[in-house]
Amino acid sequence: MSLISEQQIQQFHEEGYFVTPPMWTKAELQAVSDEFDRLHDEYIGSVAAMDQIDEKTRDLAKNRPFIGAVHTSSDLLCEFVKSPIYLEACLKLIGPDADLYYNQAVIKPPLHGQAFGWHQDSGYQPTTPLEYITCWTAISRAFVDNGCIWVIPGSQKGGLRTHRFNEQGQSKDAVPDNENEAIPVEMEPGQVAVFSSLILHKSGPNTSREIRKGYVPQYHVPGVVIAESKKIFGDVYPVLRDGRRADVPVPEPIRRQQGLNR
Ligand SMILES: O=C(O)CCC(=O)C(=O)O
Repeated sequence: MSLISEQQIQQFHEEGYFVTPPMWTKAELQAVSDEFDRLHDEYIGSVAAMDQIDEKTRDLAKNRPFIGAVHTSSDLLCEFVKSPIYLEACLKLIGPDADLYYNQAVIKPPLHGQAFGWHQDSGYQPTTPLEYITCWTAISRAFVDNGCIWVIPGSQKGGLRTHRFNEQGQSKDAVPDNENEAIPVEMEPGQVAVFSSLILHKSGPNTSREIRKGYVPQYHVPGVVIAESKKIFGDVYPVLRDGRRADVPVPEPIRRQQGLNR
């Protein structure tokens, strides 16, 4: 049974994104949500244990954590990352062979969760080939006041923009020329926003009393390299081969850090 319609694929090519209905049961989402809590506690602990840690890093770990490569620190997420909706998005938008390129748990705590500036995912680390897909997944509800993502439909057509570190050095931002066309992508738990790595998007602060949890796996063709150095890059974790789910051993933990280098 197909989970993604022709119309959604068309929307992806025209507007750079589409949003699915909820794809998991309440119990499955609760298990992922609990796993996020465990990973976040562990992450705060590991940052606190680092030598010469500054206040800014401590604050980011608490209030704007991007916990990377979670498929290597959670058996549950290593399985979740090959959910049917992700594999179908890979098949229809990448091709019969696809790898997990990057994945992170992104949490915005109530009242304190910080915003994340306008950017294209490809702007962080241009690759060859350039474009890949991001499957932003709402584990909790995501709405304007708890910091949902915003997109500028059609902005993927403008190619790769210049990205610069923001003043605080916390994100690499681009300047959109049509911010007035931005729309919030409000989602119920279990919905997935599938978007191009070239679409301009951002997320707002969490000013509400409700936590916002997003799981953000990204998929690319196998053998993707950094555009400049030509070095192999990314999680390099096969998810699809010859149009079928790839089953390879769970990788060793590789890294867990703020998501600034993808
Ligand atoms: O979830 C967020 O707040 C922003 C995530 C994002 O834009 C990204 O990881 O590229």
